[in-house]
Amino acid sequence: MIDLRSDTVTKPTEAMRKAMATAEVGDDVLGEDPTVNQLQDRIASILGKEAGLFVPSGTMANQVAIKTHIQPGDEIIIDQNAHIFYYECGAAAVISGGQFHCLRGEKGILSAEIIDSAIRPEDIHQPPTRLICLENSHNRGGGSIYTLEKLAGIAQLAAKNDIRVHLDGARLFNAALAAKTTVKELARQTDSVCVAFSKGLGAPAGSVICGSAEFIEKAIRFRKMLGGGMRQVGILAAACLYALDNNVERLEVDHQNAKKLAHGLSEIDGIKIDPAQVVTNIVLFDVGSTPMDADTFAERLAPAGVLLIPFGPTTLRAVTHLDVTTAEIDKALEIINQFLKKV
Ligand code: TLP
Repeated sequence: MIDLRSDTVTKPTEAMRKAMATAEVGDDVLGEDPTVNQLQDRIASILGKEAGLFVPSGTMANQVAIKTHIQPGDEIIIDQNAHIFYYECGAAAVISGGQFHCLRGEKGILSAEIIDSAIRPEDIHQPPTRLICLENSHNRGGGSIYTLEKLAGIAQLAAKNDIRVHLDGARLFNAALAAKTTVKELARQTDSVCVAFSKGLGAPAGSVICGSAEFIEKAIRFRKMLGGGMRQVGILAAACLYALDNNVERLEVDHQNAKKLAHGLSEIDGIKIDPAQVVTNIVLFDVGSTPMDADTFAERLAPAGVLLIPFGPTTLRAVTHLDVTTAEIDKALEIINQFLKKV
């Protein structure tokens, strides 16, 4: 089975499991897990932030960050397809009392101009704009990325208006690679940033939120409130440290595989995709010219050996990751081609 549903499907390798099994641990709620502390310090330093906080998931990372930034009734500017808005069960409304002000980004990427036009004036009738949430790379945007200039423009605008910037960097290492910059430069443009280890980096679970020491101090309480205070969790942090050592540089392979997949798909009758739009490890394509909608396409293709996720009525998503080889990309293309010929 060639599983292209998500880069979340990767399984820890023997070497990663060994690192987990031999991890030094302690009670992390008491701040005593040496491996968690090492991970938090290391990723904070990689991102150029004062402190980091280990949390179980990307969703909790975003929600703890939002809770730390805003008060109930505050407004959050966000792209309408951002994970925080689209896929997190309305958590920001439930947990933080936040109100979203959704904007339409270009493949999810917002510009300083469009954000500027959405910032509320001082007016007792209107909710105060307190937070801008960005996503890089952008999942529903097809792995699209912010250039450093674009992010810097937004950071400047936010600072001028006393608004905080949170970056959902679940795939920040992919974004930096594609933007030919460093994660530190990208993170510099934000007040808080989170990175996930359970996506392209291949760990079984875990995200880290980074920000100022004061921000993280406050965030620890909200992590506890949400049930994210874990105990001997160095076992998971060890997998994340292993991923930092071994799985960052190889993301380039995933990007090349995504390009290869996109080019191959563009040559198959009935599939619409512009390979030039594929810059990281996410490939979106349209099957509107076939007799199937996206759900039927994914369901009927699966028994042939390729798994995809429907991402819209006629849109499917394929994600490359460390458990899919270049040879398997060729194989997947052949399977899809044969499948469509039969249809
Ligand atoms: N994304 C998952 C699904 O939830 C859609 C996927 O398969 O891509 N931010 C971004 C940008 C994400 O893509 C995801 C997961 C999250 C946050 C949430 O991470 P988890 O699943 O660890 O809560």
